[in-house]
Amino acid sequence: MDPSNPSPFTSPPQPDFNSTELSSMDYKDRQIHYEIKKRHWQRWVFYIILSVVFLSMTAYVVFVYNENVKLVNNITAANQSLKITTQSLSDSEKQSIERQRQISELEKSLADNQVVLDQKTADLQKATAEQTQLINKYQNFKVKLGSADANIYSFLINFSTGVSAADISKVPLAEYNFGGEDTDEDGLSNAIETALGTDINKKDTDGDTFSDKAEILSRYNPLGTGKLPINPVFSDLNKGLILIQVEQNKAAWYINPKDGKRYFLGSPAEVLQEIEKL
Ligand SMILES: [Ca+2]
Ligand SMILES: [Ca+2]
Repeated sequence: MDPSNPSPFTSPPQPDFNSTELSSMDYKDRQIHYEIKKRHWQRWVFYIILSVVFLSMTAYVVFVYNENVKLVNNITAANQSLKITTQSLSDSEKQSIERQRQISELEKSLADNQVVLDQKTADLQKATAEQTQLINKYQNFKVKLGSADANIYSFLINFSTGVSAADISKVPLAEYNFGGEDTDEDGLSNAIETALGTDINKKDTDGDTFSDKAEILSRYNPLGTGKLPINPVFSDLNKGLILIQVEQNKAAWYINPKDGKRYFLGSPAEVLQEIEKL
């Protein structure tokens, strides 16, 4: 064989494993080894970061969940408290209504009692008035009896009451029995004028241009100014009675229960006749 023409089947040139090349390979190995190690650490660091992120997220989710649970618990507790408060308020309202009802009943009872009391007061006042009337009948009857009228007065005492001219003026006058001797011709007899206290010689006793008759029938005072002290209560109390006026001519008056007015019965001697007419 020709050494200058190497056959294609000759063995390839063997690497030259001299010290420099060996050293270079060692370096590369170390570099590869280092690179592998570096990648290895990088992977671990990545895993650690991933784990930390995952754990953090898990912790956050747990935290949020716990907070929500707390919030739901608080809302539930508040709802429960609200229910209790509402129930309590409802109970208070019921109690208030019940008390209001009791107060209303008490007020009604009080009003009823007031009505009864008013009635009893009225009854008492009436009884007192009747008692006063009886006392007046027996204590104020101070008519000086004339011998001729004694029997008639004796009869009248049992059916009549003695009163003052002031009291009799509380009862309105009926236009009745005005006839008889009439000196001043004013339409009032001397007898009734004497009983009324007016002047039998003057048509207008007090000189106010209104006649005695006009004044007395329109309930004005024929003896002065103003109106007569008409008192319906006094009339009512004496309805149906004969009142003997203990002043002037001791005239008798009948209080007619139909109209509450006083009817002049005249002098004692005329009384029985007049009663029969009524
Ligand atoms: Ca007259
Ligand atoms: Ca007059």
